[in-house]
Amino acid sequence: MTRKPCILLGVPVQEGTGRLGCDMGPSAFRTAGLAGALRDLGYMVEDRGNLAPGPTRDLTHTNGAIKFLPEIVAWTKTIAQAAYEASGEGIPIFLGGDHSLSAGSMTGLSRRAAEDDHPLFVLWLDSHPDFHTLDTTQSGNLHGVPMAYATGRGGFDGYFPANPVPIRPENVCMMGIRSVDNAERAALATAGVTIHDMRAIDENGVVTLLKAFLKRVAAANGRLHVSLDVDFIDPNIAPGVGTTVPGGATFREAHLIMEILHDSGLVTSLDLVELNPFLDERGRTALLMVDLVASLMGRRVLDRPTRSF
Ligand code: HAR
Ligand code: MN
Ligand code: MN
Ligand code: MN
Repeated sequence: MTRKPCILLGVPVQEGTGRLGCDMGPSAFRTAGLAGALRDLGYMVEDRGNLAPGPTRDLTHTNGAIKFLPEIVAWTKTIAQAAYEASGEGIPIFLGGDHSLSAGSMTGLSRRAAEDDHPLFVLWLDSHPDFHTLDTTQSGNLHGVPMAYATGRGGFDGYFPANPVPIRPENVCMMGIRSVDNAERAALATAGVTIHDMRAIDENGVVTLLKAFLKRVAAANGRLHVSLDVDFIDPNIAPGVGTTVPGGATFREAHLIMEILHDSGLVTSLDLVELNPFLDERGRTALLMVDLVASLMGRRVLDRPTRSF
């Protein structure tokens, strides 16, 4: 069986977050051995280096809190095009960079999936839903908006390039959520997104929740994009992120999710976002993220028959 190559795309965007350092993320993933870990699993790996945003144009918005709108618009266009191209050739892995990059990755991936006649599903692993629109964000940090953008919610016209194929909210499953702003809570109440907050994980465990979602993806013959924000994981083991939120996923919960995802055979693309190497401790967060990717891509402790999901 020939497997698709892994295509690494560095996205050193940091303007979507409130602090500096995420621009070093792609470099830290490379230093932590991501390509080698994938090659050890038998994949062809093509590292396309880092993307660079196109030219910016002057943009203002009625919400004066918004920061770096021209820069994020420029990045989104570049990332969307790269995602569209890479997803026709292999398994794109986006090395962030902050989570604003997902506005671009999901746009390009949904366009590709639609052309290939598959619905796109998204597993969103994050402490935050990132469901603000440009109108509702109060921090103005645009890493807080990509999911609203990708699902086609209002407030972006004339700013971000229109997502030609909005992702159906019903095709989105969020896990690990534990920091939600009021406007996001209100929007999510009726949006149709599946949300498993940390309480749901505590009460049910990750296995039941994840397998229910994967069954839906498989039944729809869907493609699955995984967007992994470092702050999904508990900050005690993943300190290298600007927005630490206590009470996150444990080492085993995070790995188990990755192992089950691998068994499903459904994952077609991946975002690794919000790693801030300046805040990390001797690379431990970058190394943990690489370990998680290895589990997602098939590393296992023992040979055992692949379990059905
Ligand atoms: N909801 C908050 C805001 O909009 C925090 C968003 C933080 N987002 C990330 N990615 N760190 O999930 O400012
Ligand atoms: Mn996020
Ligand atoms: Mn097909
Ligand atoms: Mn987050």
